[in-house]
Amino acid sequence: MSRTIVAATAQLGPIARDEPRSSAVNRMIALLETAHHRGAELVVFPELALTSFFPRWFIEDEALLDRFYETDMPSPDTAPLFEAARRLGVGFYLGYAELIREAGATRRFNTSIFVDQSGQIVGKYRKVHLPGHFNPEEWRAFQHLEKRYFEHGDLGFPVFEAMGGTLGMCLCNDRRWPETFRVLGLRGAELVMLGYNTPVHYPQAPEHDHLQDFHNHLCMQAGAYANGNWVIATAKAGREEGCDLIGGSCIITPTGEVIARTQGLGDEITVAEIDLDRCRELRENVFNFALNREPGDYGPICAGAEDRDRTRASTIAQSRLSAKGVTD
Ligand code: ING
Repeated sequence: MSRTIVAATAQLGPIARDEPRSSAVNRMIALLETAHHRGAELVVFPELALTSFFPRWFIEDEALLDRFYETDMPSPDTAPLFEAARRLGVGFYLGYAELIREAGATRRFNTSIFVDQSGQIVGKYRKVHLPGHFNPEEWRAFQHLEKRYFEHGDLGFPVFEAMGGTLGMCLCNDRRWPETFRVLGLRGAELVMLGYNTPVHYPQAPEHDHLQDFHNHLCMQAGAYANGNWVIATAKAGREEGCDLIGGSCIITPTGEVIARTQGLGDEITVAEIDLDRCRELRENVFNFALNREPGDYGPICAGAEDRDRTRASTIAQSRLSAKGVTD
């Protein structure tokens, strides 16, 4: 009995800064209906799918900033999406900005969840690799303040059982780091789902701007192949508040082949049937980890974990001080 799933990537075009969540949710429900009509049982939405990509702005007023985060999931705004998916019998991946208040502290994460066909949240992930910078930098055409607006994800790279297989998630910049796919692969992920918001223009290296679509697929095709897993990746695309974001949402086989991709930069569904058992073609042969992998020689990959945490803490502390004009 092969374990096939009809899956869809549900790309979103731009979301305006003042677009209400209900508008984004209605657009996603329309995409769910289209995907379901084409037989889909699983749908992947983008990163930060409920709002405009707000890290492109320096928002000093915390009350204004907090408006871009979800404190409840589902909430009255997002419940209609959960209800539509449950009614249609479709599981879905959703990226959003998460705000929690615990032990008197406010914590903010770039988060994704997986909701199964019964409408239950069965997987959660918080973005590990946060790109960009902490303090606003005037020289940039737009900011990329993920290091300011989100904490380093504290859940690692978990996998979970759903849809008859072992699934994993990541978010945007995570896909550029081979370690993301390798950790998920070592934990048995057969399908990695991810969303992304990727500007065409990369201010520190504009000479790479024309390569963004190539790099997007390069890193995910490599991750799929080197770990023998499926990848479904979904963009928030198009010119969003004056910033051009790439599209290229796609479905990639464990052999590294893009078998489905979006054509445009707007709201668009692409569907393909994935067979989770095809992972074995790689996992039992060229990427048989137990037989062929040599972790004894990989030391430098994990060296510095403890230093990293210290460095991260002091970097952020220093940045907060300099932001307040307090420099040592
Ligand atoms: N965005 C981008 C990404 O990793 C980026 C940041 C753009 C990095 C272009 C390198 C090149 O796709 C997010 N949100 O991580």
